[in-house]
Amino acid sequence: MDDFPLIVQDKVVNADGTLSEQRLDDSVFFLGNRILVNGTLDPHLRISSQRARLRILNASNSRLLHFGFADGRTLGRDAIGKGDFDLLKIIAADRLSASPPVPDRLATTPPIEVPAGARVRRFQLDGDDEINGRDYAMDRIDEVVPAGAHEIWEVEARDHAHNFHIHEVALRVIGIGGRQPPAWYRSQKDTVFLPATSKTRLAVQFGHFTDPTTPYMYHCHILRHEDRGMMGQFVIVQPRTEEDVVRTLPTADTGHAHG
Ligand SMILES: [Cu+2]
Repeated sequence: MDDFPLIVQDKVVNADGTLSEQRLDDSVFFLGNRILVNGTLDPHLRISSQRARLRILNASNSRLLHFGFADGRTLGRDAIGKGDFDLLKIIAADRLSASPPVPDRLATTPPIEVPAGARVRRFQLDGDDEINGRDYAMDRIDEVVPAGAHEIWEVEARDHAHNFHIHEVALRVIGIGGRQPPAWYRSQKDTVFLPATSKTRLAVQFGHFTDPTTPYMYHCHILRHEDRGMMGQFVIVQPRTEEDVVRTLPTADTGHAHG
């Protein structure tokens, strides 16, 4: 069966076809005027099997993408909306090889159990640079987490939509704006979209490796926002040693590699 990665990005493309790094407007986001798939303008894809798997990565700076087909056919189980951009022309071969059926269940990763009375941490994302009223500081530990904890992180996008990412952990969405997330949104996540003016509740499972002086990061994954300081950091420590942690790091270059 055909299996293609599709890396989709909007870019600012000049009239002569060169790339520009200038912003088109003064929005808090960074939006392009053209969309590239796997680095290609006006791409096409030749399909040779009856079913094809497309592994789609939205690698845009900040543009939201709702994928669908021009003829309205469904995309897996989750057909979404209609876009303004033609992304990719798909050309089927005259003869298509047979493909196995789509399985009923794609994954069996167990849910993250959050015990009654689990710690709830709250994060407010303001503007395009602050979490809980502060810009990122490389020498500041914002949160201290006991090893192996399962917690609820409630993340509020106060004015704009954001894209929240936590290093090291496994996480799942357990609530959006006071409601249960739709089925397709309940799988294990790496990065979570936060609709504007909403609170999203996450079940977060932390690992067991402890180091009170080497933090992990959590941040908005819109590049411009994280670069402006919409980022914080936490350490994982032996349970019951949380109070011993020195919240200020001695030097500014000990931060966990960022990505
Ligand atoms: Cu953001």
